[in-house]
Amino acid sequence: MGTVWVLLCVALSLGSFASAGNESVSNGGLEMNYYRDSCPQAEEIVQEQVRLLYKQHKNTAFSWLRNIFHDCFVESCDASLLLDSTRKSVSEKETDRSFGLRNFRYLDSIKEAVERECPGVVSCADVLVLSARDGIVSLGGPYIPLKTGRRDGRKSRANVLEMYLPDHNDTISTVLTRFKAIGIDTPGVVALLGAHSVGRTHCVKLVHRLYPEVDPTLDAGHVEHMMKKCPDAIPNPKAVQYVRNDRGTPMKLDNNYYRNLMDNKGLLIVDQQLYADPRTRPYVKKMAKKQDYFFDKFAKAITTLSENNPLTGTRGEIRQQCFRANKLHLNQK
Ligand code: HEM
Ligand SMILES: *[C@@H]1O[C@H](CO)[C@@H](O)[C@H](O)[C@H]1NC(C)=O
Ligand SMILES: CC(=O)N[C@H]1CO[C@H](CO)[C@@H](O)[C@@H]1O
Repeated sequence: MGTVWVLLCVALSLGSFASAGNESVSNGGLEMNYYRDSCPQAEEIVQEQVRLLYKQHKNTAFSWLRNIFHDCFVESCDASLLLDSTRKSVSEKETDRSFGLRNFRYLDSIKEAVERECPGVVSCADVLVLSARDGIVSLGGPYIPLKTGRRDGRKSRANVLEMYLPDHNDTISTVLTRFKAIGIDTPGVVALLGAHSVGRTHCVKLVHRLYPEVDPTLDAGHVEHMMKKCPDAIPNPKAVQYVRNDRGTPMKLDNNYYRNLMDNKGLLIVDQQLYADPRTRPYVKKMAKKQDYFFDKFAKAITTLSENNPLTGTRGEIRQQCFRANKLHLNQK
């Protein structure tokens, strides 16, 4: 009787393991606190590292926020963004759309801290997503619970990147269509672009609004400021010349971005269009008025972005170092 009971229990628990595996595949494979058994400290370690880095270099948080867009929006949240170029392929980081991305070596140090605790368990894709979540909090934004369980891709997606990431001067229609393709609606797009309430834009992306003629839709006082920061029609490539995205509260993720847009102080063409276009204008007004409404839509859109087509199950790998794929003999597949 005792033996039968034990056997039954073993059979039941094997059964539940098997079905848990299948279930997690059918729901996309991501879940809350995926590392609860395999690396219970993972999320805390990332959070601690993000906080420490933020104390030393505030702009690391801008990078974690921008990374989630540049990685997840290009086909999959698979940390392909973090791969360096190899003899055979160009990295995503070296494309024109990635201009200005920075702080990758600090992301490597977050991964190293996680590896010291649990070698080979936590993916770079999850480190990227969790660092974005914690970076958003450092910047004064909302805490957004996000699922984990992503695995890492082995290939750069540089060759398809421009099909996904809009350019600074693309039309609002292009922008809305591309976000809709991954399930982010119009208020979601308006909220996500609120990320441009922190950080900077280099003059190369702005001079076409100043020279040879000034874009007449820009606020005159803002033009003066932009011209002081970007005095040359062709910026000196050696000088680091840029304008802060939000002069009012440059270090805070807040709704001041939307007030800037209403004052014709949007830096990029895509920013300015959010207020000019009748499809997005009502949301700009509402977010300018209500920070809570902005945060709510922002949190939902970040969640959708973070769940875009992850590699789960046996697809991909757990990269040892974020800047390169594992050596072949270490591949799971
Ligand atoms: C239509 C979509 C978007 C376009 C065309 C765009 C374009 C740009 C450009 C040109 C810059 C300036 C880079 C530089 O000169 O250094 C920038 C900065 C930035 N973007 Fe976007 N972006 C878009 C959407 C987003 C989204 C969805 C996020 C995050 C959720 C984001 C986060 C950021 C951040 C945080 C910065 C400042 C980075 C820093 O200071 O290091 N952007 N973006
Ligand atoms: C957008 O700007 C880039 C330079 O950053 C330029 O090459 C391109 O022609 C511009 N596109 C449009 C539609 O103005
Ligand atoms: C239908 C299906 O995918 N079944 C799989 C469920 O999970 C077990 C173990 O994880 C696999 O062996 C089955 O093939």
